[in-house]
Amino acid sequence: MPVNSSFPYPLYLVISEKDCLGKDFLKVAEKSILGGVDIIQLREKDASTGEFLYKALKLKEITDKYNIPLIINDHSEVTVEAGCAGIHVGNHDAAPSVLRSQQYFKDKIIGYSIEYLNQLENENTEVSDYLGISPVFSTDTKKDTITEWGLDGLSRIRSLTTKPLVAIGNVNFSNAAAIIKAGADTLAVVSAICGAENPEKAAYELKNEILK
Ligand code: TZP
Ligand code: MG
Repeated sequence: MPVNSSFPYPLYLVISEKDCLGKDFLKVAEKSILGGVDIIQLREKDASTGEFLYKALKLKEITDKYNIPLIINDHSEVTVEAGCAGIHVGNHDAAPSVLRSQQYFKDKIIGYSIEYLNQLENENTEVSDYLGISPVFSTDTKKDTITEWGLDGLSRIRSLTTKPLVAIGNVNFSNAAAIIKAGADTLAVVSAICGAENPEKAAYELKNEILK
């Protein structure tokens, strides 16, 4: 697949300490970058703002070393305080249009999860840099989801927008090619890398599958 020049990050790791199942999440992140991950999102659902900021600063030392963008899930204060490359928000979080109007986010990456088709018509979609197809397949990693888009839903969204599409939800080596064929520009994974015995190898194999 050719890399999308407006979002040149075909393999996206979404990481939390918990999803690394006892492994050091900073080591998992570094190994995944060595294997070919292009962009990382820190998604800490249970952390206080202080803990989240601490983890973000630690992770940013690694992403900066490899010149990889670090995206923060939901927390705009953490994004700003840690000087991160962008933020990912869902339907119930700070609105992309509001974030975009803030000085810090003028030239930062804003990702927006699509859970309903009518979100494609609102200005939040317009101002976002990429859309999360969330989830493309149901997953144990996130249970509070609305629409399982499937390959047909992804294709439908592909036909309705030119925005870069990031597929997330049970994405793995065996369904990667089909998800790309259905229109995704980027594959985002949690367990396929965080839960792998060898995160570097898992990232390497996924990346090869995406780029082939
Ligand atoms: N948003 C939609 S599904 C999901 C998120 C954060 C979790 C994806 O996890 P996994 O383990 O790659 O299925
Ligand atoms: Mg959210």
